[in-house]
Amino acid sequence: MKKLALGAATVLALGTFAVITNQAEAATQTLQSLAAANGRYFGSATDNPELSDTAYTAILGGGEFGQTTPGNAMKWDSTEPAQNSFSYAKGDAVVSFAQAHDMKVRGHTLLWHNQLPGWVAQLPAAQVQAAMENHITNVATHFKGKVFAWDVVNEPFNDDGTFRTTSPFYAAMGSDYIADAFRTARAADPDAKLYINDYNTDGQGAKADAMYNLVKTLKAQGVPIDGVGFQAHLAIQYGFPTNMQANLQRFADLGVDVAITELDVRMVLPRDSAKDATQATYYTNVVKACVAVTRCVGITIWDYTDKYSWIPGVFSGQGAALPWDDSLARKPTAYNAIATALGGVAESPSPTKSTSPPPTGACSATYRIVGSWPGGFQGEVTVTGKSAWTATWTFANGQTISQLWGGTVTQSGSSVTVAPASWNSTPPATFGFLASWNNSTNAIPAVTCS
Ligand code: G2I
Repeated sequence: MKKLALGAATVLALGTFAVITNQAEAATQTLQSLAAANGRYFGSATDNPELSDTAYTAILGGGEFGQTTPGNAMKWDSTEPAQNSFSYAKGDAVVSFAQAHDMKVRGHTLLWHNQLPGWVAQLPAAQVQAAMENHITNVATHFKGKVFAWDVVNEPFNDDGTFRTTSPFYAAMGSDYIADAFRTARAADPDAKLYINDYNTDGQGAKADAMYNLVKTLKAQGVPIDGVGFQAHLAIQYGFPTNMQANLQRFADLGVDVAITELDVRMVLPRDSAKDATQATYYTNVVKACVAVTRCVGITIWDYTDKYSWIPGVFSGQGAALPWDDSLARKPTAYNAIATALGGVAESPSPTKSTSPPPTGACSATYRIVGSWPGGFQGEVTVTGKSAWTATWTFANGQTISQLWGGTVTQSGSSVTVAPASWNSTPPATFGFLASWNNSTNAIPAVTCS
């Protein structure tokens, strides 16, 4: 794998430094490219409302992610809101975004006790099996060839490792619903990898043991199960799961693939540098555990930005769980933890806790192209060395900034000036932007800061 270094050329000007990165190299390292070099994918969940946020989709489809999972679009309440009346528009929208951006899709989920339309709960027990098989057959047939894997059964266990008997499927069929669901899914889409998926099974413990015993039994019975998903909704205040790598390995040893399917690492707000550093170790440990297990096929974060995380709505006062913040700026700590655990290099200096005041002398700026697509690109500039800065550069190819976060931009013709947002003046300060380009040359400008 090619390791990338910043600063291919350095220009020293009077009182200022301009560090010019090699565009091709800087654009090469993405979480997906690093994961792919390990034979894995790196993905992010997404949801339909977010797909109209262009700053968001620019990053989602900009190369960092080679896989996506629809957070809600393929669930029962979306796909069969009334009995035998199927609706695929939301799922299709996620699939077409993914196809347009070279991302593969995990289907989520055919069977879950949650997000079920009311009519399912009202069915007489004798009709549940037929309704379940009809649902799985229709949904898996519709998305056949469009999803590479399905979470066939989601969250079958309580935290103590007992079956979730309140699920309408368990209530009607007992635990046999699980084998039946897998057989039905296999018949509808013989090529998709079929997973069982749960949370709090990431480390060893009663719930993971229950899942292990279930998968072992299903395999022994010849049930077509191909994989086990570990959601990995982690929280720094609860500690890292026990023996995660060994846990993944024992499942793999049963003859199934394993995947990290919904990773996020929440904290009690407010965020601070110590919590960020702890969170980064969790990201490192999860990625390293997956990379160490041959049959761990990939990692999906449960959306990439705090802006669209499910956590604050469910865990009051908690959040900041993802590698991009709610302004869509990358967090150097979490992002670099993932990148380096995948074998890449840290892309910008991680903030370190320092008791000395920020330097006030010479200032340097690094410009890189995060990703580009026909007509547009995303750029990022990191400023170091000065606590009140202004970055300026001149575009050579008619590039025009449409949106910038982490600062305030003024563009006059080809001249660009960026001043920091109030919270973003302490080095290393990073800002990002979206811009148009002419699709032929997208030269890296020398950024001067003062
Ligand atoms: O709860 C986190 C995840 C746990 N594992 C299974 C995943 O499917 C689950 O995802 C979340 C979605 O990210 C949320 O977006 O599942 C939640 C429901 O349990 C989703 O939240 C729901 C809201 O609760 C609803 O109010 C809302 O109508 O999203 C719905 C669609 O936006």
